Order: sequence, then structure tokens, then C-alpha cells
Amino acid sequence: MSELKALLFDVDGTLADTERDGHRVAFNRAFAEAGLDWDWSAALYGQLLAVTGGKERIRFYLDHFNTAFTRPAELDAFIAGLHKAKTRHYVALLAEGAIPLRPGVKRLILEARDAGMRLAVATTTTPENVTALLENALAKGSTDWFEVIAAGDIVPAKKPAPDIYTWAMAQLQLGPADCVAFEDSRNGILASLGAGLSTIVSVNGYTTEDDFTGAALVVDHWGEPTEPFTLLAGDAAGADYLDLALVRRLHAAAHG
Ligand code: XBP
Ligand code: MG
Repeated sequence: MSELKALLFDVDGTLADTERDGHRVAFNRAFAEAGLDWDWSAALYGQLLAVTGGKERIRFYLDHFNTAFTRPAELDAFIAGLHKAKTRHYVALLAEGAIPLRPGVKRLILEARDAGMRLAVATTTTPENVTALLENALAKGSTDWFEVIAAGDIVPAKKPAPDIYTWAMAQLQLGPADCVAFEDSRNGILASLGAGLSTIVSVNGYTTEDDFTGAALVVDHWGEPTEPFTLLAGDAAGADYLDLALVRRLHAAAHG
């Protein structure tokens, strides 16, 4: 039987509900700062989330939702500049405490850390965003709790490609049978399952209708003893919040 050695966490939508009120707001502030009349509504942003990666999302927007925009000669540099400004606005939002962790996230991470579980992040978002969320929403110095922070452009192909998870496990020198992944979206679970990882999903406002076939468990959030989760798929063995015992049970069911 494989021993559970590491937990691999997605960030956006999983650790915190960052997209609608965080990233989207930061994108719009960067567009306004650049003198652009682009305004991504919550509804439009839900469509744009089909593409992971902020720079890739801006290009997707231009290709499919704003073809009338007169593109500058150096489009990649233009997009990169917008995205740099967006990251600055996003980090500022997190520093104001605008985005809290989702239910159960701090509790499970602390429990796993106390149990000596190795922790890693595997995310499409920009590394500065991960640090800003952990330092402002989890705990000062908590970036150091994560042995590996696999983020953004570190791999050639973003989610739904499995690259970010494969890279993170390579850094940990672990295989998929040693780990469990935590995700929130179809792009995310395609990446984690593609890397062979048993995956626990917590949905959010943008992903409730996503196809999570293959997930070990699907819940609305990780829950707290006083705030039970709603089980959407899988066997929680009667538990109503996600703790390390339930994670271990799901890992054992997947890996014997
Ligand atoms: C979510 C993403 C990211 C964020 C925006 O990442 O796809 O692109 O939406 O962050 P994950 P950036 O769910 O894998 O954490 O603008 O820095 O890409
Ligand atoms: Mg996510």
C-alpha cells in the first residue's frame, strides 16, 4: 500500500475564491490604468476562465471577444505589460485582505503540517500571487511551509496540461501514488488526473457545472466542524468536513 507523503494544492478557486473579486478586478484596474475601455464583467470573465494563465486569457479575449481592437505591433510585449500591471493590482488587493481563504483551508493545512505531511503548490497563477495570498491570508512566513511552489510560466504548458503537477512531483522526488491533489475546476482536474493524481475537488461559483469525472471527492468547500460541506460526488464515509483522515482514506481507496 502506498503511503500518503504529500498534498499538492491548486491555488485560485481552491485555497481562496480569487477569480471574480480578485483577478478580474485587478485585470480591469490594469486596463483602466492603460487607458483601455475594456471591462470584464463577472459573466464575461466566467467565459474567459476557459483559458488558464492571465497573459493567455488577455489574448483569448482579443481573439474572440474584441477583434475590433487595433493591435500594437509588439502584441506580446503589450500583453506582458498589461499583465505586469494586473499582478501589481492583484497583489495590492490581497495585501488589503480582500480575499480570504475558503472554509477549512487553514485548518487542513495546519493539520497536515502538524502531521509532518509535505506540502506543495501547483498553480497556473503567477508566483508573486501565491506568495501574496499565503502571506496575507494564511500566515506570515507560510510560504516557507510549502516545499515546492510550482507556479505560472515555470512549465511550457499550463493546465489542463499535466506539466505543472509533473514538475512539482519531480521537485519533490515523489510519484502520483505518494500524493493527493486539490482542485476547483475542470482545467485543474484534467491536469491533476493527467499526472496520475487522486484529486479532491471543491467547486466555486464559476465551476459548479464543470465535469469532474474521475475526482475522488467533490464538495462545495472543505468545511469546518461547525460548517459542514455539501457532498456532491464520491464517498466521504460519513464525514461532513475534510480532514487529514478523510484525505488519507481517499488516497488509500485510490492507491490500495
Ligand atoms: C488560475 C489561473 C490563473 C489566474 C490568474 O490558476 O488560471 O491564470 O486566473 O492568474 P490556478 P495570472 O487555478 O491553477 O491556481 O494572471 O497570474 O495567470
Ligand atoms: Mg484553480
